[in-house]
Amino acid sequence: MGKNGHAGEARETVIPEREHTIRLGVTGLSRAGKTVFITSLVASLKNSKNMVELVAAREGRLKAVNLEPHPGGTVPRFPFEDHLRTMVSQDEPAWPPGTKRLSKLRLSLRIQRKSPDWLGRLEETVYLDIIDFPGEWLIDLTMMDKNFASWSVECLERITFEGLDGREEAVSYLKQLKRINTEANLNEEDAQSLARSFTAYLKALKTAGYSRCTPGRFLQPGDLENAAVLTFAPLYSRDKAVRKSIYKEFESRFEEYKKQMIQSFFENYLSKIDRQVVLVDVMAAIEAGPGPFEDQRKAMKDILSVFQPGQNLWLTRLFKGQKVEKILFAATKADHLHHSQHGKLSTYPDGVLRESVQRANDKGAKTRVMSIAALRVTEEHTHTLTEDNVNYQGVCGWLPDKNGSRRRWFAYPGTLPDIGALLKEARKGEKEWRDGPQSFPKFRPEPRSREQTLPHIRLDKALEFLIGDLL
Ligand SMILES: Nc1nc2c(ncn2[C@@H]2O[C@H](COP(=O)(O)OP(=O)(O)OP(=O)(O)O)[C@@H](O)[C@H]2O)c(=O)[nH]1
Ligand SMILES: [Mg+2]
Repeated sequence: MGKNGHAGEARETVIPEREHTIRLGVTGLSRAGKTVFITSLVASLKNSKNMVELVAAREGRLKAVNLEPHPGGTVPRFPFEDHLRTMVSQDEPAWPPGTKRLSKLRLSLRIQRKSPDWLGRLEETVYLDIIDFPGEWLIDLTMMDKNFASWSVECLERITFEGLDGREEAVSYLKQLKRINTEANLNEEDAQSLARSFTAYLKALKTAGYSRCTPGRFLQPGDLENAAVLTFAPLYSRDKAVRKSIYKEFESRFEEYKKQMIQSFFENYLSKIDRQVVLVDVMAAIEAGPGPFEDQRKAMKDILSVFQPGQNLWLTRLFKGQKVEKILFAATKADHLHHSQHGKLSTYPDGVLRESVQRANDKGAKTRVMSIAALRVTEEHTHTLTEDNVNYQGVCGWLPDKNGSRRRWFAYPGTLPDIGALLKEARKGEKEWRDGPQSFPKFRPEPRSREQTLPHIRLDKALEFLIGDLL
């Protein structure tokens, strides 16, 4: 068509290209592997040679993949390039740092369709929207159903009875509670002191491998360090508390926290998801022992019930009939283990989250369970002890030695224990695993150039399940 579209000339109709947006929720507790998963996913889509299980990539229909500016740009962009540079380098590759604040990512995938649609269009752009956030925040969703009194009772029972085996931080918080009159008028110094001491307890809880550490923003405050909304702590119920007492003030800060932090996070980001991947670091929980293992199970169960509303009024209102279509439950870091153990690892999310998987199925969501490694940093190796004529099937990877330099190590984590037996032991409240402690070395990424494709385990299969039908 001429520039001004002169009368009499044939007009070429420009058919707008088809566009589609998928909101992919990458969910998981702190250290589950969300940031590595997202970084590796983007890098592997951009250079998709080893994504053979992703059908569109295998068939050469993934024409271009670009990072796009996010619409409504008030939220920071996911620092993909920084994370990739950290993970993939020739000299000192490392894992990306823990996430401190929320960031967003919009990826455009230019797809060639197998056949033209009814308007004759062969190409399509699919946008993939993803957010990354500190895993500590996720556990806060379980606070929404509680008021200050019930949350306090739960926390204090835990400090008193579990108390991390009487560890200093737990004892110290209980001592503070005895010292401070929480019915009297608020004194901000006392309030700060209580919140600090409770935060120290939460940090100790997290270091010991526990998952249910609420409020999560006390551990990862983002931009809100020392804000009043993050200055409260669980208190014994006080009927005689005066209007301006610490108790009343903490009660109102607790409600404010729910509204400003949790509800807005959920409403703005988590409730608008079409597809979801739930990442679980099962091995870290096994390594931490029966207490943290059971704690992780309870945490995941509570969190996942939030994504499947029904019992809860605020959620049912919020979702307004919207539904997550597909949920993938993935045990991460499968490269810690020889592939002969992967089948067993894949059963962990199923065993640990059976009720949640079942509930998601009942609600009509398609679910799948698998074990993956978003970035594979080990190679399989069989070590033979000639005198015993025994083969040990393990993995080799890079670890720092005593002097801080890197060396390649062989690890044989043994065979994974049976999930049912572990669940039983954990539910009984055993302090140690009957077969002794389990450990999995924390291998580091190995040096490689930016041009190389990233090795992974089943990342392509995971993506095919999550978004393959839309590509
Ligand atoms: N071997 C191996 N380790 C992994 C993999 N993915 C994650 N990790 C390990 O798990 C750690 C945590 O991964 P992240 O992706 O930062 O976890 P996250 O869920 O983003 O954690 P938060 O930001 O704290 O919520 C990394 O530092 C690695 O040590 C993987 O595919 N293989
Ligand atoms: Mg992260």
